Amino acid sequence: MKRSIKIIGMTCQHCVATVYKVLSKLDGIKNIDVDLETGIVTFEEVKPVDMDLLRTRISEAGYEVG
Ligand SMILES: [Cu+2]
Repeated sequence: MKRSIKIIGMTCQHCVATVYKVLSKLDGIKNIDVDLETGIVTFEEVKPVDMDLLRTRISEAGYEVG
């Protein structure tokens, strides 16, 4: 299943790479696409993703899930 989330706080390609890395380490997420302009991140949810953990990891990295 395709899923989209909004990440707040990305300002450059370094941020994009960081967010990509954080998400790629989480279980159940494949084919991540991060759009810097909009902050929209789309990914394939291949098995149920722990969204609380996702939020925690993103905020630990210095960003926010909108
Ligand atoms: Cu940046």
